[in-house]
Amino acid sequence: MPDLTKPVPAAPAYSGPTRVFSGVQPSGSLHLGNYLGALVKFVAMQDSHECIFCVVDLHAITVPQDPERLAAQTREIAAAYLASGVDPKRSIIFPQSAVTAHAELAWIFNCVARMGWLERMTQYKEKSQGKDAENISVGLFDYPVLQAADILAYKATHVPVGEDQKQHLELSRDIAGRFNREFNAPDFFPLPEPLHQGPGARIMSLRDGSKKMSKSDPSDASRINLLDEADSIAKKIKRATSDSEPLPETVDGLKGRNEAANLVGIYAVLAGQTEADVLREFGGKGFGVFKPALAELAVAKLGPVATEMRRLMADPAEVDRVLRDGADRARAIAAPIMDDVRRVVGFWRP
Ligand code: AQP
Repeated sequence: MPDLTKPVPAAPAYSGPTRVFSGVQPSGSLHLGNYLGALVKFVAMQDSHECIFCVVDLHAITVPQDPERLAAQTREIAAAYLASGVDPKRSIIFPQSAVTAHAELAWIFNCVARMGWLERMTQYKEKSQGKDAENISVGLFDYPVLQAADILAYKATHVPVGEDQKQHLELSRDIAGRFNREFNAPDFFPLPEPLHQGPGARIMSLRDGSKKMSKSDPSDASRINLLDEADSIAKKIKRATSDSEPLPETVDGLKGRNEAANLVGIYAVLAGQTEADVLREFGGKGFGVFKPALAELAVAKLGPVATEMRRLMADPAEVDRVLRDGADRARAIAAPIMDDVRRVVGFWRP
């Protein structure tokens, strides 16, 4: 029988590797925003960091999902990681629900986080707006706590964040800091740092340049899906909201022209150029010239990704092998950390 009266020894200070954690929800079709804002950046990070990339299915069920489709959508996200160039030998790719540490640590963090912290989260306020507040799942409110658990179950030190996720990462830091203080375990959890995304961090809707491109936007015309056919991509770009002015010669001239700025930004990231480069070529030209050039570029860049995704989705066994191996490797990292967490919290351990 262990002696439960003995004080808990202080946990070791954090001195682990530089580790990146990020995730994508299997909540619908991936779009250009996810591709440029997340997948392309993930590929680049593999050279400089140990990377853990998750398909966050626990997050997806904060809003209703079709149980018949959820596993297929999880494989589709994994296929998108692979088709974009994430290397499953170097990086870990796995489904969140396959590693129970996420849910367990989220519960412990629920008892560390404060209601007031969560009530201030703007994404929750936005997502709950106009809906019957009484009828929103507790999970949607609690989502950022699970996000903190996702990161800290691996003691990840860096998290690539789009603009929309900055506040949630701050919350993860607050939770890590409070846990370390509350349990007298200085530096047990690292305070995860943002990895700034650079261009493409916020791709906007093709219908409304003030709203981000999003899977859950009811209008399919608002986004380019990774699996859209070439003619559909071209049509959506042709019909994208724009204005009647020609493109400006300088980046300053894009101020106040949200839709034009978005289309120029998309071109720049896809072409690996700066916005200034794009305007040097297209400044003074109208959308009748610019949109077809953008459509051609988008089809050329996205076509091969879609082809590889389709190939992988036709071979679920290959994707499942990657996910199973990833889950085993993720579990092996999280297990000793969770063991330490249980000890620090004071839970009974045999
Ligand atoms: N419009 C965007 N521009 C740049 N990056 C984006 N990301 C999402 N939308 C854009 C980045 O994609 C990653 C995965 O996002 P997610 O699937 O976990 O959920 P999300 O951010 O909530 O994406 P959506 O499309 O808006 O989904 P719904 O509509 O389901 O909420 C993240 O790194 C995100 O920053």
